[in-house]
Amino acid sequence: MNDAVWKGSGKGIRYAIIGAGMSGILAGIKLIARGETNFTIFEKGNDLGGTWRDNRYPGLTCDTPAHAYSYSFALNPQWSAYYATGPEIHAYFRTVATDRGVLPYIRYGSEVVSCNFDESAGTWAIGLADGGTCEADVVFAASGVLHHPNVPALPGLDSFGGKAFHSARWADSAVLDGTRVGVIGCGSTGIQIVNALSSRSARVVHFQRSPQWIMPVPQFDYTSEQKADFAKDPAKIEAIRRDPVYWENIYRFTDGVTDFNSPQIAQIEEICRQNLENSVKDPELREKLRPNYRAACKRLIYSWEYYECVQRPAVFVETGGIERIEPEGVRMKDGTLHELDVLVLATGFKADQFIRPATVTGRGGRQLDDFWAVRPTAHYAVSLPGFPNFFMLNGPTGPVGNFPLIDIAEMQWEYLTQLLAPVRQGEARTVEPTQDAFEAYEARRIEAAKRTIFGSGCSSWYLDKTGIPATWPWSYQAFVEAMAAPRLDEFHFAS
Ligand code: NA7
Repeated sequence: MNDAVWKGSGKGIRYAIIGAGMSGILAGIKLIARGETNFTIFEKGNDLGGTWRDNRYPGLTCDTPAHAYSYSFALNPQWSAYYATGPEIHAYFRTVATDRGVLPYIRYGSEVVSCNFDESAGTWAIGLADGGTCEADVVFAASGVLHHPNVPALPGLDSFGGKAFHSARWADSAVLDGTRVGVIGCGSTGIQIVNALSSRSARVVHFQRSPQWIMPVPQFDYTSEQKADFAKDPAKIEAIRRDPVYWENIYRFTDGVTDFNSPQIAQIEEICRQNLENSVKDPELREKLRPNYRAACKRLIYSWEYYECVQRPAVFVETGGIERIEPEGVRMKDGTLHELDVLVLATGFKADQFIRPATVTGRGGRQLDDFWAVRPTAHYAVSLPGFPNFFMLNGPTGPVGNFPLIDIAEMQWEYLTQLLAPVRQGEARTVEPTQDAFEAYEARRIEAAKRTIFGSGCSSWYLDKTGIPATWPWSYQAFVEAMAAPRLDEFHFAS
């Protein structure tokens, strides 16, 4: 049943990779590099790039420096600036996937709707939305975290006379220059959109439910001489990737977040507070923009320009509650009507979905949806008891923060390579963590998560539905060490 949909060739283990974003492309590159070409990447869209394909909003920038947000084995001397734009990053992934021979293995328009484990065969049956099916020995779910838009149930939304859309479903036909644009939401997305429109649109109303702490960061373009230097001497790129000041910031953040009373968090808070005090002149606006929760509780906004942009004459920060959407615009609870031509819902994502709504049925009929009834989780963020040979890249309980998820995926890949060695060598057919090992991990994780800054009393996409952070609660270094080698005694190998 493989023939119709399978792209892979050759003999050996059949790998199904779900998603052609950053992690799925990584998996493809790594398999090809070691001569394993019996794999298919199932991609529901018609292009690769994951979040960098879906998000096309004006101002889209990665909040991790470009040279750090690159595969370690595919450095890019051509990055135009310290922080790169979305289109540039999307193009980078396309180039790397093309150069490394991944494209022939991607099956586009192929939404995986089911993965069923066949216990007697020890294989996975993959079902696609178009009715296609195939069999695989190992599944890598690289389906991303932030890809199901959260569209709020705002009364009257359908009645809006202009264009209204979610930030990840950008309407290219929307006219932004010289028009009146409303932006709901103050996460990284809403802030970047407001920055971009502040000098283009006639009026930008930023509907702010919770203000954000803003971490000031530098931004600058690379000159053509610098790019030529990078191309000649990759050590110069490595020097940026390993820049001690950059890593000091990452460690300050990742060590600090593990304890909301840490001195590092106090330091981060002070930098952000000073940024607010020094950058926003109007006392009324300054107070509107002052958060009432701890810095880094929500994902920190890294921006070199937000405070400048928000003070431009076109921008108005609306802190009142939204009553409803009307054909002319947004009606506030106090009766004010903001007349608008375009309404952008920068309202985030359903971050607890991961591979769902696909159904995943493991050993003994275990349903992933049931297993994740309280919260999505996984043993060390990659594997699940009862789901043999089913692994996640950038899955639940992985590290989160302003550092490159590419590094996280690369570490997870090396860990999985070691874990799967007995399967590749034919010594075992399947591997999965034991229930006991998973439960012990999860109990420790939850206890630690409650002490992290993410659980210090704010709303964010980091929290599960019980209010506990669904994140890696230990330091970055602890993750590096955990991924250095799987504890094989925590796994069950079956032949
Ligand atoms: P986020 O960070 O989840 O932000 C969503 C924003 O939308 C946030 O300010 C929310 O306010 C706001 N929101 C959500 N629903 C509503 C309603 N109903 N009314 C008003 N405001 C609302 O998503 P982003 O897309 O900005 O960023 C996601 C990640 O992408 C980011 O962390 C980076 O990793 C890249 P709230 O704070 O809940 O009061």
